[in-house]
Amino acid sequence: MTDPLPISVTVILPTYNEEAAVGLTIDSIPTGWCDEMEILIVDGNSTDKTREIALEKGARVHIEPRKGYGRAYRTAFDIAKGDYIITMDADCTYPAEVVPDLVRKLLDEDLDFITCDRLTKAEDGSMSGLHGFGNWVLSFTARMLYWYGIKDSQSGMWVFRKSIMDNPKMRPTNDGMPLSQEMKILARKVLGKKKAIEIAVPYRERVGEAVIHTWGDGWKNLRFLYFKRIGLNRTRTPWGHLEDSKDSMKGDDTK
Ligand SMILES: Nc1nc2c(ncn2[C@@H]2O[C@H](COP(=O)(O)OP(=O)(O)OP(=O)(O)O)[C@@H](O)[C@H]2O)c(=O)[nH]1
Ligand SMILES: [Mg+2]
Repeated sequence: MTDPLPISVTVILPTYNEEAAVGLTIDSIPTGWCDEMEILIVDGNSTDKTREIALEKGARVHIEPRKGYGRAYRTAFDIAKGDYIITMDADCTYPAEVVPDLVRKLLDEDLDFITCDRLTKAEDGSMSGLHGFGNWVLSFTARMLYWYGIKDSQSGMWVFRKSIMDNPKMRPTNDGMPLSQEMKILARKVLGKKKAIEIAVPYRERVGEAVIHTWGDGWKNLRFLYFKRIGLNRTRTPWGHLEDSKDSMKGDDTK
């Protein structure tokens, strides 16, 4: 057995109605490999049992009533307590078992940011034909517009030092799904290719119903890439958590 890493880590899981998968996702995160670990659920006012289940599993649950995947992360990065951040969907698609190795790599190689490529090792059933095609179009367009050399622009699994967000230039602006590609564009631009790298990991079939709107989100992602390229992307809400938003203590607070 190697000693636990002397670091504090926050694993962030954004959730919206993930009662079928959130418990399994939390259970799949390895424990005991670092000194302190916080599992932070940022919940968009789920109407199912997501918050109750997460609290039962010992996670910290924060309610972010403003809609959007990106909005959840723009709050989470502000309130996370760990010095190292890991992000994943709360739907059992990402391989939580590789988290300790990814963090060790970040430390050993003095990296700032790792994004996990799903396309190279995607398992059967993990992506429908349409999603696979959409991912390819978006990733290709991002490579052509930004010339940044990232294979999978849509991956939601990143490992990074929280301190990178101290630089306002590194803070993503988008409240929706486009935040995912924005993270990688900013990381390569602000941190550089040596400090911000991409690694292939397995990607699995989702547990529970998806909230993604294939055509609507695909279009917003594509539009974002062009708008950002010419500097027309705008922030709709400020960085950070709402003053009066709070951690959920009993799960049913907003019902
Ligand atoms: N807090 C919050 N979380 C959200 C919101 N929309 C989606 N999520 C969560 O963000 C993560 C990513 O959303 P998914 O529905 O998995 O999107 P996706 O991975 O592109 O789609 P699938 O391939 O079907 O999984 C999931 O854990 C969702 O529960 C939201 O508006 N607020
Ligand atoms: Mg997902």
